[in-house]
Amino acid sequence: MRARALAYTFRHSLGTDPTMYFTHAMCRLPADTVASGLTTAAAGAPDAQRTRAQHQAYVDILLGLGLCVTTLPAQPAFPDAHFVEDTAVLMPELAVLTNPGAPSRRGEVQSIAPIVSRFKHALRMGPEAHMDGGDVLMVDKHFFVGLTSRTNEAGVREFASAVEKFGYRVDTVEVSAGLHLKSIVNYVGRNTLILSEGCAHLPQFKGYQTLVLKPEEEYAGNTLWINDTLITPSGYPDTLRKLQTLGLPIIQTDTSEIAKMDGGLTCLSLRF
Ligand code: CIR
Repeated sequence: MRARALAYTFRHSLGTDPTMYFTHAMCRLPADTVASGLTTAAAGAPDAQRTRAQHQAYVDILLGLGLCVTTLPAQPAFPDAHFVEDTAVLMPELAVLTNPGAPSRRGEVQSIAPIVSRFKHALRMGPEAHMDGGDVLMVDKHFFVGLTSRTNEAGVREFASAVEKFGYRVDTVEVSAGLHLKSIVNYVGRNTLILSEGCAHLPQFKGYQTLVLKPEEEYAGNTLWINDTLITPSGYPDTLRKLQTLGLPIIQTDTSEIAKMDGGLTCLSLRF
């Protein structure tokens, strides 16, 4: 009871909608087969052991922030399965289980569905609708959804019809560079988005303050905001300076192995 009261006080002291206050995260251990996943990066094959070490450091950060973390076993048959973010979108009222855009990743949903359903009423998408959670950026009651090679119009339509009845607004963003919307745009608290130069002037993001990434540091745009702490990949000094202007605590962590498979910080967990 006392813990719940403290959580209530904390989330309201953040000045954010309770939609954006997280108490839980779900992660999945990277498999030995991690190097067989999908990638567009030309940085060489990731090492499974180093990937697991970076993943563990990430889980430790979430635990250190007070989140209750459910860690699922590795799925060797699905080498991208530790990028759990792509399989579902969670909000206080429900979860939408996605139908990932890449055929090799669709089977990941089957194993995460019963776990997600333990926490939330979960809806499934139809076969023609495709969506990766990496394309879905939630800012309070507003979703920005990237149209990409992984998320199609039918996916957005199904998602919108599931969430609009709970008062969420859904806007689409055409993404021409990068894998997912959240590869290039993320919410970092204080009514601020961190985004690529290409997204800086999009009308959808009017009304937000912006931190515009240098092109050579675009990867660090995948900074994760959790309850007013920022988790950002190490090795991006200009982005770090920009984030510091927000005055929030910042944790840097090494994601070099994760990046070799086009992964970043948001994709390693489902937060709710
Ligand atoms: C893929 O191409 O699907 C994975 N190798 C990387 C997915 C990263 N997901 C994310 O950023 N949400």
